[in-house]
Amino acid sequence: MMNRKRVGALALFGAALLLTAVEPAAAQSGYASTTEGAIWELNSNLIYVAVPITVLVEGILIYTVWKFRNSDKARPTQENRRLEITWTVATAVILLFVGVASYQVLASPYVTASSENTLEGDQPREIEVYGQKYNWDFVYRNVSVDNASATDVSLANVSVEGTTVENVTSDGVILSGGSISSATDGALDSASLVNGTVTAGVGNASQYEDRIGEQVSFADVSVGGAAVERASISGATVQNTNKLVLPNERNIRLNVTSRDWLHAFHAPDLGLKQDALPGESNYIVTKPTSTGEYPLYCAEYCGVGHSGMLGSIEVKSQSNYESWLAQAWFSA
Ligand SMILES: [Cu+2]
Repeated sequence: MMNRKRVGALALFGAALLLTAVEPAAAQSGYASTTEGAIWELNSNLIYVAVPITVLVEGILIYTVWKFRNSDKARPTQENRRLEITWTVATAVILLFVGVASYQVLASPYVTASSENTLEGDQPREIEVYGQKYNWDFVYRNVSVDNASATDVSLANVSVEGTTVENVTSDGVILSGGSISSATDGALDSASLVNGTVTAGVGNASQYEDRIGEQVSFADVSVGGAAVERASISGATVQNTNKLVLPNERNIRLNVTSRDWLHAFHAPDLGLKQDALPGESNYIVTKPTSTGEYPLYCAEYCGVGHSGMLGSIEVKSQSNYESWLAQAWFSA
């Protein structure tokens, strides 16, 4: 009877452990990314198991020391099969729990990303990450944004149509209104010009002095200091240094490499860490779950400027992210 009770209790304990292990990556709330959530939930699950075991073992130890404090002759336990089976099975169940719980987290693409994309559904946005002495470079390729606004825009080799000459200064012809098309690299599909200055290719700007108020068109000119609206870009490349901007609630895949020697990409608040090695790609897959700005460090001693090799990761809402991409491309 005693034996059956003990086996029952052990089975119950084991089942409870396995239940916590199999519990899906529940509420991500409170975590900045799916990666951080997975890591901390595993940590908590292991703590839930480790603390009672520690208390039990230390409790038995202290009790034994107290109980036998006056014994002067040790009486070793004779063979006790029931006791041996109990501690063997209990240890096996605990190790099984630790193994299953850890494997579930390690096997997640959000924790161990492979060179192949293994995510289902929402295709991840791929961003190239370059470590170099002593900063971080981020390259976004194939960027497409519709209906974007941007200020301080500079564009070369574009056509401006139906624009009004506002003024003529030493900078060039000041324009307002009209539309812009065809940038050199083909990334700009179209944009409405709010205001700006045609700075090159117009020849002698003074010839427009007596055309103020008139509507004109320019071909193959450079536009500087312009503000644009309803801009549409596709297939653009955006590059940024030391600040990685990510869209919230979207899958991200970072291709981490180095332009010189060893660095390591480390964003503890988001649970992200990966080595940056020259000539090699290491991947990070994550999904940010909270907007905000998080510090980025180099976690591999790389030279005298290592401690200053700091950056940040800014997680923006999807629409703010797209506005940022457009602004970054237009002001490049
Ligand atoms: Cu470094």
